[in-house]
Amino acid sequence: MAAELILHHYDFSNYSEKVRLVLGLKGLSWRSVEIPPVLPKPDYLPLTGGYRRAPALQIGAEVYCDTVRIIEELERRFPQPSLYPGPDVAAQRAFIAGLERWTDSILIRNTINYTSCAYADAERFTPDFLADRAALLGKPEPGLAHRRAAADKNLSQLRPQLAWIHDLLSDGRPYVCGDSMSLADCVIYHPLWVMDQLSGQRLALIPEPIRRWMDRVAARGHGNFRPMRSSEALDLAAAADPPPPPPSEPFDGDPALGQTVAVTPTDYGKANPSIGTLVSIDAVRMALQHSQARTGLVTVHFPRFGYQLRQVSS
Ligand SMILES: N[C@@H](CCC(=O)N[C@@H](CS)C(=O)NCC(=O)O)C(=O)O
Repeated sequence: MAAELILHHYDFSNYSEKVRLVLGLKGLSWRSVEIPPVLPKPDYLPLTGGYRRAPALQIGAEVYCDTVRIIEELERRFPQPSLYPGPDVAAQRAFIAGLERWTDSILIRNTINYTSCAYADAERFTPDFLADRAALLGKPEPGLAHRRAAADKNLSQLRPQLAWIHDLLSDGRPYVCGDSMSLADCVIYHPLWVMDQLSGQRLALIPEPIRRWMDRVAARGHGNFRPMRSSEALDLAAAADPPPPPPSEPFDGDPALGQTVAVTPTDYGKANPSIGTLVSIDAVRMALQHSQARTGLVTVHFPRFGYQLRQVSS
């Protein structure tokens, strides 16, 4: 029997929402392990080898980290319906990869910074959560005066981006690429969706026809999922053997296979690298293996984009 898809995630995580939408678009069945949004994450870090960010997709003794790597793997294993409905699939892939670089960096930064400053008294922003995020980003918690200025600054950057999305949808198309939902919808949706989640309200800042399109995307759902306890996911990893790692095509300067390495995000979360033995590397992806009492041997996959790889002493 094929191993189940197990998504480790939490409800208001926008990157998790990106993957949940992909699972929905593909109509997949999956298991849901709810992880804490703040450290410590005692049943999560043993799987990822130390990486803290959400989400991760577990399949037996394999763990895929970062939405780019997770979505690539879902498309490889479950090609139909495709995230790139075409007709020119190669051009669509390139277009969506570009879109994703914008929405995963600038757009998401502006939507989260704006919401957390303008709606700082919303329920989500508990003292524990704010302290965790200040440590994650390596920045002090903002005071009231700073919050007002930061809300204005981020709103001034957000408005033109909302205008781009508005213009893109203003010809009445149902989805970003036309009649079929594609990965483009998922990558633009999640940074807007998180504003409602964090503020606890349907923000009027998001105008029509963007709202209508968001409702249409949301109606596609998240596929079929059932909850799973985190301890069960660890047991399943321990009971499985990871398959042989993907073939390698290393570049000059890359650590050699078999060396102990640390994989660290280049943007935030740098204090929590994933550590293990390098088992696969090429221009686009890399994988390491680690073994811990609660998981046995696990392969952890990352994209190269957005992560730094360095050799560490074992
Ligand atoms: N580039 C990563 C970013 C993941 C990310 O930043 N996730 C947020 C949640 S939406 C996170 O992990 N925040 C800190 C935490 O939950 O510990 C990806 O695409 O998966």
